[in-house]
Amino acid sequence: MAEKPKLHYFSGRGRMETIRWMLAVAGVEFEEQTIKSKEDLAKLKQDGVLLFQQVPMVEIDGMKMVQTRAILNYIAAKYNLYGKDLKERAFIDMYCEATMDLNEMFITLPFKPADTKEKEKAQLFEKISTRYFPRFETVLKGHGQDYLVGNKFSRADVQLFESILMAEEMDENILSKFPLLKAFKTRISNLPSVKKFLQPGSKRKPPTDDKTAAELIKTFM
Ligand code: GSN
Repeated sequence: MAEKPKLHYFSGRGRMETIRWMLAVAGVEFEEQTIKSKEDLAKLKQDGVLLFQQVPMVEIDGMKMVQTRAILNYIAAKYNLYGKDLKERAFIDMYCEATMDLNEMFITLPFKPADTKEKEKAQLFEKISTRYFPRFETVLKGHGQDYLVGNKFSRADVQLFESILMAEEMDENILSKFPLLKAFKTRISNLPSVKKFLQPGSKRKPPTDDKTAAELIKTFM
């Protein structure tokens, strides 16, 4: 039997969380090697296992993969979450890149200085409510299907679902103006692999609090 993928990252969401989600919905069990200190990260760098001296790094199928998007592309393609043809893949990529733009804002927010955090949060909220979620609502309305692309569950659904959960952590009523996204969230929540990952005790990570953010700054800066 193939070895379980091993994820090298800190014990928080960051760029690894979408990778954790993708593996979980693909039904792939994985191990985590947690980076707890500057020394742990330095050791990985010295061992020459980080191609560009950065994490996320995922050991999978005999490779030591880095670069979040490359890792996600590989897992999505391997587990048939990446559309049936080039055109479906093009739409999946557009939707996923949008969620990655949002994700970048979510994951960097805890590291913003206290005096600008509220302003950044308000800007993020504005972007979600006026730029991203209305478009996803329109996509679902346009084709009337259960999933974003090709009437089939794909990585685009996983990534949008993850963004919705993070947006709801900011404001639990954020979906009130988006009934189709609300129904989409319920539908995706009820998929067995998603349901399992949402349960307490899974490898899903909590939001990054101020204490964790301060520790991470020490490790990575
Ligand atoms: O998407 C990617 O994996 C890369 N384009 C960026 C990864 C990255 O910036 N990694 C940082 C940790 S913060 N986020 O995940 C990193 O490994 N910094 C250590 C260093 O020495 O640069």
